Amino acid sequence: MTPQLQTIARQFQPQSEITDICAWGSGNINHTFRVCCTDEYCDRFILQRLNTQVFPNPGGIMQNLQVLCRHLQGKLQSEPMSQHWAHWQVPEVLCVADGGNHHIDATGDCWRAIAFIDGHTVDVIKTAQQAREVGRGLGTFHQLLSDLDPTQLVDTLPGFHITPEYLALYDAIAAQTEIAPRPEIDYCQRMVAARRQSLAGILETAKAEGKLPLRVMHGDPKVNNIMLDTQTGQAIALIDLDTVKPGLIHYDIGDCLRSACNPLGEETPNWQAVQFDLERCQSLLAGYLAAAQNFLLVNEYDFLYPAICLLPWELGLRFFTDYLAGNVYFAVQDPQQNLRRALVQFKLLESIEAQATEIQACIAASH
Ligand code: GN1
Ligand code: MG
Repeated sequence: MTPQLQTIARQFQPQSEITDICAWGSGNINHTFRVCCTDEYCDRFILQRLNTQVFPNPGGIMQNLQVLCRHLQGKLQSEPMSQHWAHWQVPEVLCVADGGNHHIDATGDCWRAIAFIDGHTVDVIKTAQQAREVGRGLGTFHQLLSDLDPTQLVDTLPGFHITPEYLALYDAIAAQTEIAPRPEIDYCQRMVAARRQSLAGILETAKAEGKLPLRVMHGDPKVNNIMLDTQTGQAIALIDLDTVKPGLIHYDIGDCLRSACNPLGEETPNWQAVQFDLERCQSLLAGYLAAAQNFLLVNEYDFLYPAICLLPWELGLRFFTDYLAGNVYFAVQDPQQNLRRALVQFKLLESIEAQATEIQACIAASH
């Protein structure tokens, strides 16, 4: 716990003593810490330094967070006994002394704090019950927000989960980059080229044609952003809410599945062995649709399978582009990491495609 961090943490909890600060979680974008203090009502909180390169409008992010929390709290109070959200938790924003919702430190970095939610997350799903709860958690989140007008939220990350824009960026970077031929690079290039026509625009075209409605999306519902109750294993919250914005919930569903149904995890070096796990997919979709069937429109079911294919392709494309660009977006431990991550996603997509019939049967069986 450095004196600088302690000074920053104190801005959000000036009345009490800060007793511990440790690095927390495994995000690729923001820096996250858990702070312990002596306050009677709030003895732990999450402190984050926002990556303002990625999120240039931290004020907009905090405003969104507050709109979201107010809406969620209103729903929980008006229908507290709903079976899906009986134990749901809302991550509250902690203010600084002047009432503001973030703090700019002496070096210009932007910090914010959020109440700690007592629970746990998993990086890799181990049981069918976990898969079901992860799905139910995302479905509950979407259901709770299904009556929040998405235009109440600022688009804090323009282009985020707009696949054709990632493809345009890839084309621009690839055109300027000398790439030494290697089998892994060649495989990524072929995975992009072979699916760019059929996949890249599939959700955005449906949105433009009015087949899919604009809703509130989480943006990053990978499995370790779904908080589970430590005793019961029930989903109790979605965390990492910076990417919540108007969009298509299909990006969320595809993202959640590509993360939850990859038993080797997105960081495995053993990319050739990556497989999409059908049992996890079945349990997750059953959990998701149990909550989401209350609001999902008929058309929205038709785009579930395309979304399950699209998201690993999109993330593979994003990782590969960042590798070619010199690792400027996703934090890396070594220069090859983003290439390995891309290979994992592309391999996952091949496994999804090989099980298309079974996955479509899971979707049909869940509603
Ligand atoms: C980034 O930082 P983190 O891990 O929450 C990224 C997601 C990716 C994810 C892959 C704002 O999320 O879109 O799916 O890495 N977030 C942003 O691990 O780009
Ligand atoms: Mg995130």
